Amino acid sequence: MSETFSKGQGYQVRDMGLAARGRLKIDWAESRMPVLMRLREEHAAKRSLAGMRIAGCLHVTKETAVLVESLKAAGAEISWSGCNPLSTQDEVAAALAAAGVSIYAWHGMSVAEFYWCIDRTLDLKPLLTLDDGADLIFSVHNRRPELLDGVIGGTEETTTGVHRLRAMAADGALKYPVIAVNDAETKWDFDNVFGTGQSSIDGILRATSVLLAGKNFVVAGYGHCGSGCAMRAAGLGARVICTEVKPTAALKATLHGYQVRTMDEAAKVGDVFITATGCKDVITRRHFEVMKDGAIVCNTGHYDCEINLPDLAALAVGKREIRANCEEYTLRDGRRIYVLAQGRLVNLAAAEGHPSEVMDMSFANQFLSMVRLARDGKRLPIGVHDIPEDQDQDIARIKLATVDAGLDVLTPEQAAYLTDYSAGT
Ligand code: XFA
Repeated sequence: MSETFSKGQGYQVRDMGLAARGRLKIDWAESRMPVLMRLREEHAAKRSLAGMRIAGCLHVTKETAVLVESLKAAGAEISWSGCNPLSTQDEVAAALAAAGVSIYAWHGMSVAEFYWCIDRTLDLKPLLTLDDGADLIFSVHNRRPELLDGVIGGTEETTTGVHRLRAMAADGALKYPVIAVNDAETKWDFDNVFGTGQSSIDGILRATSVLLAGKNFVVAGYGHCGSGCAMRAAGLGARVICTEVKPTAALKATLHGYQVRTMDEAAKVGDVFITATGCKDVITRRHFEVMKDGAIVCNTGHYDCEINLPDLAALAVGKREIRANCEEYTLRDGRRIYVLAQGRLVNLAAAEGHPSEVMDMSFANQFLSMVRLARDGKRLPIGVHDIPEDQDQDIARIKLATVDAGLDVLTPEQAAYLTDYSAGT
């Protein structure tokens, strides 16, 4: 394959001709990300990140662009790469390059190119690193240790990344402080419940265009993601059936008003199935064997082994793509089962992932963590740090002001009452 790039001083992207289209997308995201825009205004005035060199490795999307331009507005010098070769939006990368951001990212890059891009961003000799998957932190520690002395601290966005960093810290291998953005309530809860809930339904509708009202909608796994999907399906009039292995989660689902059944039972009655468990083999051969004709099956869990597709293929006598992201399997007895996005994350493959309004809060946490590291990083002990509780509350407070909500304030007497241990009852 002959590939062409747009290369320039301090960037490499697919095609600078896409920059104008990328800018439209960024403008749209800005209008949906009020928290980040408020923080941009405040910290641009304060120049909170003046003199900070920040290397970032994070999905190059329109929402990330709003984060990058906020960091820049606060005075930082930026170098950026994508953290996943398939999540990069080439038009967004071009728009950032056109705006003078040092960026190395294009859709579909190879593993070797991925590390080449990371190395170009590290040439900035960053004071701060911003990660989704901890690739920058690992690269600095393992391949570019000469940079370690200069780094004040970093952030990490993902659960897996944070797990690995905690293990590294326990071994004494971590050499600078890292803030675990993932653990913020304004990230975790809102991403998983509201982001995944809406975008998964969105993916199902784009791929099938079916009416959900009156359908039996089976949600496997009643964690944050599953509960978001259940809530939104119920909102569209579906009858929701949940499956669980964890007693407390199953109880929660029943008290939220859903039926809880084993997958063996649910398989017989379900019209639409979505898996959100994080485990493998949630829907397998014995379930396909009893499903109704026309059943729709999809996954929104992290890995694509929740639905056992080899099992389905073994039962099928025919398979065809009937719509984009929708494959029809015909079984021996003539029943048809529809698999969306080949069992991969339906909200990414068939829709557009988390809405900008949700990314607004995750990225506000990234932004404020950069400000915190710039201010206090040299005093933070080496290790993995949580988001401070008041940062969560501050972000939620700013968001609330944009959704037309009124918030009560404790009187001094009420505040004293809550901490008073002498009064008894
Ligand atoms: C793509 C994201 C991943 C895109 C990018 C382009 C398009 C659609 C891949 C991603 C993550 Cl792995 O974004 C979406 Cl056309 N996101 C985050 C996201 N989701 N994640 C749903 O949207 C959260 C998550 C995932 C998938 C956690 C754990 C495992 C998998 C980055 C982003 N999204 C907003 C995109 N709006 C267009 O910026």
